[in-house]
Amino acid sequence: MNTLMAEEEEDFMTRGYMVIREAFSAETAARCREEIWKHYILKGNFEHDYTVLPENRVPILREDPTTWPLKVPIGVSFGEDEGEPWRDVFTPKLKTAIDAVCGKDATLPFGCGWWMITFPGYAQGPWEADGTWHIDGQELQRYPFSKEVGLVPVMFFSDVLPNGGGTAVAEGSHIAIAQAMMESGLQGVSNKEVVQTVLCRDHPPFTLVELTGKAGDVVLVHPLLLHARSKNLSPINEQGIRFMCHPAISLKNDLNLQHPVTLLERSIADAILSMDRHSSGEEIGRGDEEEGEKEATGNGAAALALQALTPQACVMYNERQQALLLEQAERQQVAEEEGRDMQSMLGFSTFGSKKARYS
Ligand SMILES: O=C(O)CCC(=O)C(=O)O
Repeated sequence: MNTLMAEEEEDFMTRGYMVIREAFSAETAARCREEIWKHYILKGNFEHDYTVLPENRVPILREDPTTWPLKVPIGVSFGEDEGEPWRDVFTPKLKTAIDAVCGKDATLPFGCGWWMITFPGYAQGPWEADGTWHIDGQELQRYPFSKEVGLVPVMFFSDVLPNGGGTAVAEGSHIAIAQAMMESGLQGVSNKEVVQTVLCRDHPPFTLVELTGKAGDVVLVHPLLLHARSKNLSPINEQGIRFMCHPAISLKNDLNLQHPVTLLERSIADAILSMDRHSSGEEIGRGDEEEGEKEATGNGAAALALQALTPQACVMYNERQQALLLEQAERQQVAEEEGRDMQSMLGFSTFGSKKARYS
């Protein structure tokens, strides 16, 4: 059953995100914030090395902004089975919206994880992205049908006003990323490479948008949408501290782009097919029809390439993906045994098991 409104579907297809207001209650968000304060921020229970702390001013005191750091990353995930208050985040409203994008029961369980708490008092205006533009996922080969990251719910645990450090998104960039991934076909492409390809291309500049909202709102972000942390320019008080988390939701199965059914599948298949509409000489509708009106040829290069993504081909390449994962784990083990720094070996840093860390 489709529970989304046409406008929400359209937002997801064209902008690459849809906003679910009051996905969980503001009161639940407040209780979760207290947990984070009590067990993590005040205890210094986070990744110190990755956090800019004012010199000689630890520990962090809640009532004393001069002790606040720029940001606190917390690499812990709180699932539905975590008990109060976390289980109240996973409301039927939120689950229904996720199902409406990815398909009923198509997702693996996820938790409220990959926290980045950002504090006011550091950034100078104007507002802009402050972290690295990226898409989520491990630094492995990615394919347009990849199941590793199916959706990125950006979860608001505090009110985030304009300029308050809401995640920056490049509207519509999921289309360019899907197309660039498709160009690599069954060879796959790394996250880093596909992002660089798109950012270096002469695209019409993407519109940058700051995701703002109230505690309890969730923005369902397309897995291929470019996003980044942004400057928190809020006034220096507790309300200006941004509590957001960005888990990645994995899918049980690869996407079926040959016969797209779900909104997620349709958004990626459409992005790929639009390559045919926009490729030179294949635009239909020049002349009599309104300017800019185009039509898919249905048998262009992109359509044919899409048809090559058979379930068998996907299985084959997933096996290669598993082999890469294994290889990476083995390299990590060797590096650990030799006491070497894995970050310098891989050229990126790991953050939990699912997401590369970018901020
Ligand atoms: O902190 C943010 O707003 C962005 C975080 C992010 O991009 C991520 O966790 O993938």
